[in-house]
Amino acid sequence: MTKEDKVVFLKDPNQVLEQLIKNFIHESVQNRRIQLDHGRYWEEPLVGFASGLDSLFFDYKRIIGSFHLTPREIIAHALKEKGKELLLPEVEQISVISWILPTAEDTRKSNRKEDRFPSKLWAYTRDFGETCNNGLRRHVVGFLEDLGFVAVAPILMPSFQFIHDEKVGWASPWSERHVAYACGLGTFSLNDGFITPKGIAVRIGSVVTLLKLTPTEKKHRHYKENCLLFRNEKCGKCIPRCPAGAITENGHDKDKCHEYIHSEPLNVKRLSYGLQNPPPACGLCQTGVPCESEIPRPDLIA
Ligand code: B12
Ligand code: SF4
Ligand code: SF4
Repeated sequence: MTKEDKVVFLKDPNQVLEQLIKNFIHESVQNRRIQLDHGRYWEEPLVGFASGLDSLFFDYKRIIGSFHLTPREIIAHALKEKGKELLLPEVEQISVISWILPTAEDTRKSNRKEDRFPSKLWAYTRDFGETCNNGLRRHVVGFLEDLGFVAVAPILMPSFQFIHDEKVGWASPWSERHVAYACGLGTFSLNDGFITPKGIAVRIGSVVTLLKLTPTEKKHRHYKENCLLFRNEKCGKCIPRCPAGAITENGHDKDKCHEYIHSEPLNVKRLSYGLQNPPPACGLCQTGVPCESEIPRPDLIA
C-alpha cells in the first residue's frame, strides 16, 4: 500500500470497506461451490458499522454476560500480543465492521423442501460458505493492517471458544448477531435468528479495528422488531418448521436445537452428502418462513 492509497482510503473509509467486502463476495473463488456445481454460496452482502464506544457493547455485559468482550477489550488484547498498550486518546477511534452474507436463492429453495434434515446445498454452505466467511474476515483484517491500522476478527482469535453459560445457555464471547444489531443491520426474532433486510437465512461476520468509522444509523426501536410475532402477534411459521420441537410461542430452546443439530442421524445425513467432518447444520427454521429473505410483511401471511 502506498501513501496515496491511504489518502484515498481515508477520504471515505466506510465506502471503501463496504466495496471491499462486496467485491470479495462477487469475485472470490471461495464464494464458488467448486465442490459441487460452481454456483455461489452467498449473495451480495449488507455492511454496517458501529463505534466501539456504543453503549450496547457495555449493555451486552449485562444482557449476555461479563464474558462477552467489548471492542475495546479486543483491541487492547491484540495490542498486548504485539507488546503495545492501548492509549486513552485511541479509545474513541475503535470501530466495528459487521456484514451479512445472504444465502443463495437456490440453496434457500432446496432447504424449504426439507422437513427433517438440511438440504445438501445448505449443509455445504454451512461448511464451505463459512470457510468463505473466514476468508473474508482475514481479507478485511489484512487490508486494514496493510494500511497500518490494528484490526482483529474476534472469531479467529486463538483464545476464542464457545461456552455453555448458566444464564444464557450456548453462547460465545463475541456474538455476531448482537454485533450486527449494534451495527444497525437487523433484529432478533422468536427463534433467536437475526432478521435483516435480506432475511434470516444469512450468516454474519465482523472485524474490530483501531480506526474511526462513521456508525450506521440504527432504525430499530425494539430488538425483536423485524419478527412478525412481535409486531402483530401473528405468524409463528418457524414453529412447525423445527423437527426438534425447539421453537414454541415462548421462544427457542437452545439445548433442544443443539442436541438435534449434533445428533447422529443428522451427522450420517451430512456424511452421505460427501462432506468430511461436517460442522453442525440444520436451518429449517430459516427457510420456508416469511422472514426467509426479507423483513416480513403481515400481508404475506396466509
Ligand atoms: C452458540 C451458537 C449456537 C447455539 C445457540 C444459539 C443462540 N441462540 O445463541 C446453537 C447450537 C443452538 C446454534 C444453532 C444455530 N445456529 Co448458531 N451460533 C452460535 C454462535 C457460535 C454463538 C451465539 C452466541 O454467542 N449467542 C449469545 C446468546 C446470548 O445469544 P441469544 O441467546 O440468541 O441472545 C438473546 C438475548 O441476548 C436476547 N436479548 C435479550 N435482551 C436483549 C436486548 C438487546 C438490546 C439485544 C440486542 C438482545 C437482547 O436476544 C437474543 C434472542 O432472544 C454464533 C456465532 C457467533 N460467534 O456469534 C452462531 C450463529 C448464531 N449461528 C448461526 C446459525 C446460522 C445457526 C443455525 C441455523 C445452524 C445452521 N447453521 O444450520 C442454528 C439456528 C438456531 C436459531 N434458531 O438461532 C448464525 C446466525 C444466523 C442468523 N440469521 O441468526 C451465527 C451468527 C453464525 C454466523 N457466523 O453467522 N447456534
Ligand atoms: S417465521 Fe414468523 S415468528 Fe418465526 S421468526 Fe420469522 S417472522 Fe418471526
Ligand atoms: S436450527 Fe433446526 S433444530 Fe435448531 S431451531 Fe432451527 S429448525 Fe429447530
